[in-house]
Amino acid sequence: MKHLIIALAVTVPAMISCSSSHSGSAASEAADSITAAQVLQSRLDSIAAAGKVMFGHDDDPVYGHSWVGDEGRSDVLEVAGDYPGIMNWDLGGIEKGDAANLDSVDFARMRAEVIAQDARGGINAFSWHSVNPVDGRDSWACDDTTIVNRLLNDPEVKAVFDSQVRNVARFFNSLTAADGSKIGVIFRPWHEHTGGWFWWGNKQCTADDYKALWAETRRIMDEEGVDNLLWAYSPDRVKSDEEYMERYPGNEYVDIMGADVYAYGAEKGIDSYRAAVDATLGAATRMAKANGKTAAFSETGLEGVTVPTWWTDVLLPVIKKWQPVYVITWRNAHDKPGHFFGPYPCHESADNFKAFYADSTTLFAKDVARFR
Ligand code: BMA
Repeated sequence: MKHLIIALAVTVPAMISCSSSHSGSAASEAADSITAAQVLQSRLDSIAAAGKVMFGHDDDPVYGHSWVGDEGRSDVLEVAGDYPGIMNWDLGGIEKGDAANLDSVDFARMRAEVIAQDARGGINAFSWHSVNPVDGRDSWACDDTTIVNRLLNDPEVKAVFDSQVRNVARFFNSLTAADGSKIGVIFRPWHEHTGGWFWWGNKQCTADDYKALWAETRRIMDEEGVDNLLWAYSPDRVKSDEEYMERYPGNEYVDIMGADVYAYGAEKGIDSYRAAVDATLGAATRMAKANGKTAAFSETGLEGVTVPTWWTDVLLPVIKKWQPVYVITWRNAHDKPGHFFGPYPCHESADNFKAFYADSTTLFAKDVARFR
């Protein structure tokens, strides 16, 4: 047990037990109408109220810096002794019915690991590097600036997009715990749209079309009965709160206001990283507060962790300053030696990561389990 945490009473279970003014059957109807998404939101609220920050890692238990496909492994676990509090998964490829995602993670294994992370008390989040519904090229094919408009207006493309989103919906609907209840998860579609490197970026579509893309995605998910998602909005670097909000789809579509900000250039890049985090995560935090939402540091990291004290000297101060409910670092690729953003055993930052783990602010899976 790393931290002594008194789990706060969460709002939703409190609603379930507030039965004195209801008949038994009305109370159980109220309990039935509480969705997995609402339960997850109340857990996030409790974590945020306690001033804690969940540590997260992409694809954590399915491969690491020097292994792939083993069961029961995780670079974070092997360094710190616990799994991350939150894991990110990428759905890229599921839209075309593939068995594995764009990084060769089998979706059946992904589902099993999501269920395992939920069972140990941790939380799961999803990004989606989708192919485009016009010609099926990947997320990074950016030369066609008509894609978003066409998926909204061209009947043929609209139909392809519709079936792609329904494939995603089916996966979310299949996330159930051993007792048959749905698992609440975070979905972060159309991310980093303030850059121009994805087909849904701000150089590739108008603000109105971007917002309509969110509405259309949500409409289809609702039609499929997906009710276990918290939706996260996650601009890449912005300079102002206005820029952060420029393409915000609206409070009815968003639960979590995120920020994706990476560090570049080892020690020399630290000051500019801090400034970018202050502007972007700062905007997320202010806008979340103003709109009654949850703030998160949805993606960050320094590729290769080339600053040995990165964890306690750079990342910890910014998360203590802004207190996002979670911070997610990107994957430790097994097939690209320099492409890793988390710790792994014997890396020069591993001891420093243990100190980051030991800090009372950071939450790993066993800590998060106590916020039920
Ligand atoms: C990028 C890189 C790619 C990967 C993609 C989707 O940031 O890590 O290698 O394919 O994310 O996970």
